[in-house]
Amino acid sequence: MERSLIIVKPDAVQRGLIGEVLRRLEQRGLRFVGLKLMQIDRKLAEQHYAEHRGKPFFQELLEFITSGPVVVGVVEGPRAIEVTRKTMGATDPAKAEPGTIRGDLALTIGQNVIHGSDSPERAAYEIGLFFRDDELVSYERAIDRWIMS
Ligand code: 3AN
Repeated sequence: MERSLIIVKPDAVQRGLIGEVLRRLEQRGLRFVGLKLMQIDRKLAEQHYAEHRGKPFFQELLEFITSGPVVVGVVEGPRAIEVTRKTMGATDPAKAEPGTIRGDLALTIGQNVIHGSDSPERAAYEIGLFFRDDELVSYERAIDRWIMS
């Protein structure tokens, strides 16, 4: 069982797509074990995107992710990191397949609707940045035996 951090980015919140994005992950079968609406401040944004420091789009990225409220969540399931990223589609929405979140809902790389962790190490780091342990809930749904057994 794996966990991944997801962020419904400011563009998606402004466009009224919170439900649509969460629905796609939920209908895939993933289980939400953490979820909250928040405004990311500069310090948290820098920590989250530390690997992109020095890249030409770094400042733009920080400004965008702090520009309005986001919804952050933790999803859980077998191979949750890979499954989430496949459901999101390619980073550049122009290259994302139809049927994926970005392929259906986004046009540009700078406003690409959703973030998802890209490795188990990143997932652990990102979940730790956004959630305290007591904000995550371990539970099983009755339906899980038909989805992830
Ligand atoms: P992903 O979000 O698919 O994991 P990363 O981690 O490579 O993609 O990039 C993080 C974020 O940085 C992307 N979601 C995107 O918004 C932004 N980004 C990546 N590459 C570029 C780029 N060439 N120009 C502008 N923004 C970029």
